[in-house]
Amino acid sequence: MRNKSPRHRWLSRAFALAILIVASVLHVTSARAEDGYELWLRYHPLTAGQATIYRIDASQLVMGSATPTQRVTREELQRGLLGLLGQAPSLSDTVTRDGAIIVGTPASSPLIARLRLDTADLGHEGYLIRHVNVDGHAATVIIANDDIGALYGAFHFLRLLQTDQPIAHLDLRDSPRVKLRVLDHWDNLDGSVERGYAGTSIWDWFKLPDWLAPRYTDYARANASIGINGVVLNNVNATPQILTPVYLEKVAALANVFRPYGIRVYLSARFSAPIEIGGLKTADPLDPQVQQWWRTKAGEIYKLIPDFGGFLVKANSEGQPGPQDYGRTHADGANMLADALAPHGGVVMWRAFVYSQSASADRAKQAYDEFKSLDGHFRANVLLQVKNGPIDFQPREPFNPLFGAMPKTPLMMEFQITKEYLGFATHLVYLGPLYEEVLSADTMTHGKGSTVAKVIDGTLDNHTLSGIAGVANIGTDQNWSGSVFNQANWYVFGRLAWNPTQSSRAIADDWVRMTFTNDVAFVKPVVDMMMGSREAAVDYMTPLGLHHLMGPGHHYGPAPWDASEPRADWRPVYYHRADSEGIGFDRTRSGSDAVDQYEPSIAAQFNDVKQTPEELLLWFHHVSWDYRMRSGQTLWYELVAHYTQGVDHVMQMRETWSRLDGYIDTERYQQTATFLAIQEREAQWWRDACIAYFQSISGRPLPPGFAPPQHSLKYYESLSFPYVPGH
Ligand code: BDP
Repeated sequence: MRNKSPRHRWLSRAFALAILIVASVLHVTSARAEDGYELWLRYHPLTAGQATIYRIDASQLVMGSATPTQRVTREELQRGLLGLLGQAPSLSDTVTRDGAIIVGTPASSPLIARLRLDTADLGHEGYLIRHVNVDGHAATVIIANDDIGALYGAFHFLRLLQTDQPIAHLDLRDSPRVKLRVLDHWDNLDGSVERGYAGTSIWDWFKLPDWLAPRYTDYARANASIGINGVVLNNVNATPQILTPVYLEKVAALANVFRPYGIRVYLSARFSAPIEIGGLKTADPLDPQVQQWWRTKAGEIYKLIPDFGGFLVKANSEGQPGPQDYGRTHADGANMLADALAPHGGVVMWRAFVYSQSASADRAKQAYDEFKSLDGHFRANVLLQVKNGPIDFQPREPFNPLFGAMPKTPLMMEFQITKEYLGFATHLVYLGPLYEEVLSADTMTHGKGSTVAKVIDGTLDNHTLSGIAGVANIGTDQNWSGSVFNQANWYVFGRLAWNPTQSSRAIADDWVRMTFTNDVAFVKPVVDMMMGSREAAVDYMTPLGLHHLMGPGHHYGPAPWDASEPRADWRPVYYHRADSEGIGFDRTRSGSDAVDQYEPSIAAQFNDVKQTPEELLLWFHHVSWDYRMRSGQTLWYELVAHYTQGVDHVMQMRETWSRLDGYIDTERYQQTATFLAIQEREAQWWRDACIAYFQSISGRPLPPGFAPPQHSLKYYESLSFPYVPGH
C-alpha cells in the first residue's frame, strides 16, 4: 500500500462522508420494476447500506472529446457516475480539486503525457487505472495508448464501482490476451435467427440503412463493456444477398454505429456467391475469374467499410457449398478469400465444423481428419475456427483434438452462447464452467500446461493472430437474451475472450452484482446456483459422456430412441449405441480410434476405460450395463442416479430462488421463478424419458429408491413439437 499524506487522508475521509451522505439521500429501494434491458450496465444508485466507502469526487471529469470514441467514453462515464453516485460530473481541462477522474492517452492529453506513466505493455487495447497526484491533487487516471483502451478502462472502472470494490488506491493494468473477440450472429436476412431463442434478429434489415435503432448503440456499449471487438452479422448458413450493394450499404450503416466502440463487422460469406450473385459459371477457388470476383467484391466492401473485419465461412458442411465441390481443399478455398482480403487487412475465419455428405464411421473424427494435414497450408490471415468439442456444442464434450494439433495455424475457438443443446431460453444454465473446462483442458502437445487457452491466445505456438468466437444468444426480446440469466452467458463469454484464464466463478460474481445487487445474502447463493447449473444440465440431459440425445431437427427435449433423421449421424441411436449388453460409443483403438487424434499420453488415458474420467466414459467406451463404476455401483445404477441428481439439483435451485424473493425487483424475480419451474418440469421429462428408454433396452429393473418415470416410454415417444423456436 502506498503512503498517504495526513492531508490526503483527511480529504479521503471527507469525500467518503460526502458521498455517503449523497448516497443515503438518494437511497432507493432495490425493488423497482425492471425488464432486463439494461443488462449488466445497470447504473442504479449504490445504496448507503453497503459498506463501501466511495473515495471519489465524481464532480470532476478531466478528458477530451475530440474523437467519436472519446465522446462515447465520456458519455458512458457521465451516465455511470450520475447513475451510481447520484452526481453528474462536471467536465474540466485541468485538475482543480482532489478526487478527479482523468481519462485519455498520452498523445491526446498533455496532462497525461506529463505523468509519464509506462504504457509500453498496454498495446492497442489495454489500459491502466491508477491513483495519482496531479498538481497537488489526488486523482484517478485511466490511461491507454489508444482511445479504445481508455473506453475499456472506463468500463472497468465503472465495474469496480458497480461491484462494490475499493477504489481508493487503484493500481491496475490490463490488456486482452486474444486479438479477435467476436460474436457470431446466426441471423437471417428475413429476421429469423437460427437457434435463436430470444425473439427475432436485432438487425432490422428492412429499415436499414436509414433507421438506426437505439438498440444498436446499446448493443455496442454492452459488447465494448466486456471487450468484444467484432461481430459477424449473418448466419453461417449464409445467403449471398448479404454481399450485394443494397445490403452492403446496410452493413456499412451498422459498422458506423459500432466503430466508436472498437467493434468491427464481419460477414458470413457463401462460397458459391460468384455464381449466385456474380453470374459466373463456377465458384472454383483456382479459377482466375472467381478470384477476380472476390477481389473486386472485397474492394467494394472496403470502400464502404474501411475497417471491415473479414469473412466467416462454413464450407462443405451440412450441404453448404465449398471448395471440395471442385475437387479443391479447404486451404484452397480459404486462401483464395484470404488473398482477396489481405490488401485491406481483413481475415478469413474458416470453420472446421465440417462433415461430409455421407455419414462416416465416427463423425467425431471428421474435423481432425479433414484439417490436420492442411496445417501450414493456410495464408497468414486465415484463422481456423474450431468448435470446442469434436461433435457439436453438447452439454459436455472432451476438447476438440484439433487444439494443439495444428501448430502452424492460428486456431480460433468457437463456443455456443445460445443454448441450442442446453435448454433454450428457459433453463438456467450458466455456461462459464463449460467454457472454463474447455479452456483449461491440457492438450499436452507441448508438454504439461499446453492448455487450450494457450492454443487459442496464440502463446503456445507464437501466433500474433488469435481469436475466439461465441454464437450469440441475442434477439429482440426486451431482455436481449431470452432470460435474465442468459445475459450472464453473453457476459462470461466476453470476459473470458478478453482473458481465457479467468475464473468463471469470479465472473459470475461480478455479473450478479452488476445485474442485481451487491447484497451478499443474494450474491452468494445465486453464484453457487449458477456454478452448479451446468453440471445439473449435463446430469438431467446427457450424463457420463452421453451426447446428442435431443429431439430431431429442432433439438427440443429428449429423444434417445430417435432414428428418423435421414443421416445416421444425426440420430441419437448412432451416438449412444445402447443394446441389451451395454451402452456408449467405442472410440478406443478397438473401436473408431478417435482417441488417437489426441496427444499420445491423453490418447492412452482415453483409450483405457479405467483411466477415462467417468464424466466422459460413454463418449469413449461402450461398457456393459453392469460395469462397476468407481462408486462400486453399476453403470446402470449410476446412470439413473445422475439423471435423478440433475432433477434434484434443479429443485434445489428453485428452492434457493424462492428464498430470495424481495432482494430484487418483482419482474425479474418472477420471470426467473417461472422459468425455473419450466426447467424443473423439463428436467423431469428428460430424466424420465431417458430412463424409460434406456430401461427398455437394458432390461434392468430400476435400482431401489429411485422413482419410476411418470409416463410410459410410448407416451414420451408420442410427443411431437412442430413449432419450436430457432428451427
Ligand atoms: C448445429 C446447428 C445448426 C448450425 C450448425 C453449425 O444445429 O443449426 O448450422 O451447428 O454450426 O449445431 O453450422
